[in-house]
Amino acid sequence: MAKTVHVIGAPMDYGSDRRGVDMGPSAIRYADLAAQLDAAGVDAVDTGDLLVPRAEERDPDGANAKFLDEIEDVSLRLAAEVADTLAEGAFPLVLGGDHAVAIGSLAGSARDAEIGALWLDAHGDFNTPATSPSGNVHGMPLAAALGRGEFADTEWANATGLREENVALVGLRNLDPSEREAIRESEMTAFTMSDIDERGVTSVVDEALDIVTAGTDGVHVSLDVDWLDPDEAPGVGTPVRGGATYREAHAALEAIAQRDAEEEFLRSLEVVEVNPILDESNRTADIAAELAASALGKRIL
Ligand code: HAR
Ligand code: MN
Ligand code: MN
Ligand code: MN
Repeated sequence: MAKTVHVIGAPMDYGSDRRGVDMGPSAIRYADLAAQLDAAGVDAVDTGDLLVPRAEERDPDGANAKFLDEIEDVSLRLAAEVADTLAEGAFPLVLGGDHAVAIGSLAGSARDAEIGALWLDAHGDFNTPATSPSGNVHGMPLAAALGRGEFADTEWANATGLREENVALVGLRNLDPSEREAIRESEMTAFTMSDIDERGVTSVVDEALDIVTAGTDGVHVSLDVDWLDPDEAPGVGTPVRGGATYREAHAALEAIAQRDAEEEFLRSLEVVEVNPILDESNRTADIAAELAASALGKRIL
């Protein structure tokens, strides 16, 4: 049976320094996400965007985790939307926004289920307010979801049904020193770009899928478009050279879809960090729309 996909826009840019990522949902829709989802053979319903108060009208408060009150407000509403979508039997596709939107996506996806999380990203996103060099919450969503550090006290940010051993990060190439230590000491599994160089992307993704599906009811896939090389996806706030190529990215998401066709683990998906202000002719949004469709089963033949 065809999946019914609910597209949920989360135009939130509280989590990063580079303004413009709030326009990500519009840019991805402009890239004809609807046609891409149609080509994937899913029934898509666009539920519109969550209301996100303008950052200019708000006070970022503490330097350690900027706009955390605002992020709490949006995350609670996003989590409810994701959980309601799942309760209806539909599939949530969240469009960011910076990666802080993952806090709400994960909390919603993990509300009534044990889930795994596959994290495609140049960055580890495992800082806490105490370790973050920037105070930008888009560098913290995994730590928030897993209740690390100060996030032990922010219940709204915790993804109750997500366990560290069911988290796999793929494509890492930029970590802060204490974040690196925290990842090494955690129960998460991390694959760097070097692993992709050595083994090929489909082998790495396959092993990552073993980890995120082991004993879980479903999997949340979080695609940060800075996972791709900035030559392919320049419209991001924190580009890092040496990322996944266009073909590697497609191969990865196609591998997810192919295995999902048999194992049916895919539970929720988000595409984040598309910043059209920094983009070239909406290329990054085009890739975001294509990759979402690949994950949901779009095939050439
Ligand atoms: N690690 C850095 C920080 O915490 C940069 C985070 C980069 N952000 C993202 N997330 N785009 O993947 O500030
Ligand atoms: Mn405030
Ligand atoms: Mn990220
Ligand atoms: Mn990133």
